[in-house]
Amino acid sequence: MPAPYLQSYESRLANYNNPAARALLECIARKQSNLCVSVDVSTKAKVLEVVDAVGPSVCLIKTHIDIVEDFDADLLDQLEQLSKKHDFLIFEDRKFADIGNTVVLQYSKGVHQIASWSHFTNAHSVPGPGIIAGLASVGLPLGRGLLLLAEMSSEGTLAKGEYTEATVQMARESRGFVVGFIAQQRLGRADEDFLILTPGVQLGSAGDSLGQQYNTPAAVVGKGADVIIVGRGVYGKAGKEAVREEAERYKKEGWAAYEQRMKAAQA
Ligand code: S5P
Repeated sequence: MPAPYLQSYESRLANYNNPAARALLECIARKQSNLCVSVDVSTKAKVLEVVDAVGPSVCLIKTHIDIVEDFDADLLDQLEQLSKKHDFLIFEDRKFADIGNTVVLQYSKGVHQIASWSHFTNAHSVPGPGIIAGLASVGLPLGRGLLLLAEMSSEGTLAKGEYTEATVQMARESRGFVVGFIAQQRLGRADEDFLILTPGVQLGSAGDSLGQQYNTPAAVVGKGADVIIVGRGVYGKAGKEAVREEAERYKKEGWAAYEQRMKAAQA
């Protein structure tokens, strides 16, 4: 029997109880898309334009809701409508990094009320397990899922080696809520199944001037990514039609790489 991640997305449903993880695996299989587009734009109109353009091609939309200058509750309503129209889930890339009591408040309160609309969020493991316990107390009753930042795509990251291993261990102790990692490669033992979401993906660029490092969809899926996260590679194109086409291109690349991974495992 090949390792869980070498099996189909559908068959991996059996390994997850978490409702958000299950919904994501189902959506990936239904749409034949392992593409997450990161919509890092700073006005409401632009967010909605990009999401409407890429929606048909993605399983997941990643937001940085705190960069939207004219944020209001209507944006969340419209995002939810688009998620129904185009069939995708939402991941607020909040990168929580504080003590449990503080992240409870940051996750559930304030202007953004992240837990009320975001199927997934993420957290750094640096504070220790209290951050997971705090976020779980809010997110689990709502059926949300958490991703731990086990590695980063940026040059000089400290998230490596023992830090990464300790992060995986923290995830093992909270499997109902922690569904996987933001990472650059497959993590965990061969018999374990964690979702691996990999940012730092772009075709035709090695990085930016601020330390971001890029790999291709084929390279990251080959190393174990289940979902590829693409930001500027998609929304950076000029015009809604070009953005739509680019999302479709990454969707095809990501899916072909997944099929290749399955084929290699069967050979
Ligand atoms: O290690 C990481 C983790 C994340 S979540 N490296 C990243 O780049 N990210 C996020 O992915 C980052 O915050 C941004 O929203 C996106 C990458 O954007 P791109 O424009 O470089 O593709």
